[in-house]
Amino acid sequence: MIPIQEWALALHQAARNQQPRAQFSSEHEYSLEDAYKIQHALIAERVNEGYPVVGVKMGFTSRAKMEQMGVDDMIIGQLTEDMRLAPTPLHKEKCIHPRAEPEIAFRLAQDIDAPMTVDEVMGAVDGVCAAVEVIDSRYENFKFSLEDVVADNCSSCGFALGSWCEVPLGLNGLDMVQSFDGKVVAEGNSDAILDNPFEALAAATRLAHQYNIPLKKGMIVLAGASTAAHFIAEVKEVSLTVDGLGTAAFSAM
Ligand code: OOG
Ligand code: MG
Repeated sequence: MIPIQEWALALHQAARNQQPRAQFSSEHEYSLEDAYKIQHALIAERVNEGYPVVGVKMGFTSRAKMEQMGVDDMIIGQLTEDMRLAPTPLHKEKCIHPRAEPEIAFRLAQDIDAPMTVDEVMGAVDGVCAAVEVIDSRYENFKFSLEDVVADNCSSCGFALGSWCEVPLGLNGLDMVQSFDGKVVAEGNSDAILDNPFEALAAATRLAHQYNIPLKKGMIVLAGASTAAHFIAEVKEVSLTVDGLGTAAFSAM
């Protein structure tokens, strides 16, 4: 048995005090099921602070991300209201070693309580937009096992959304260009996200169902990054433009 509550509190404190900690897996072996229990306990701390869950994020839906972080399976984490950026700036002194990555976000048009196919999810969203995710692992050197990163709510720290667009019939072949202070740092394509970002949404319905994460009407789903993430310690303006979906941007201070 591992101390679920104690580890959840340790991760919560690490985030609130900007003190990275050793990864749990270097001393203990634990299951993915337990990792999701830790994530739920960690999210309960956020909710207790007054920040409701506003959506979910998929992780490792692209080869670029799996290779960068050395893991080989998809994961799901939860977004809380305190993570929302733009117009709120990112306060970097509240982060450990933040990175930004280019994503696409969906807005759910209905509650979803069972796994859905790609065809089904396309009818279950009423908005799509460009999104930047800020990740900030609570582990030293941004190093973790699959279980560690799930326990740490999939490194999530912040998210900035562009304006919601009508849901197009397809999301293939869209160029995604991320810039820091006006300079291009990452160029990707929506095809890198499971060959089709709607596949990430379908995967979210499966993982949410498997690990008891509610998906409610109006919630946001981040599909996962199309390129590797880049450190933003020295950056003031982050922006991402996705072909046909517009721009998401936030300031960092
Ligand atoms: C884990 C989060 C992965 C994504 O978009 O693939 C993720 C990490 O890389 O620290 O958010
Ligand atoms: Mg991400």
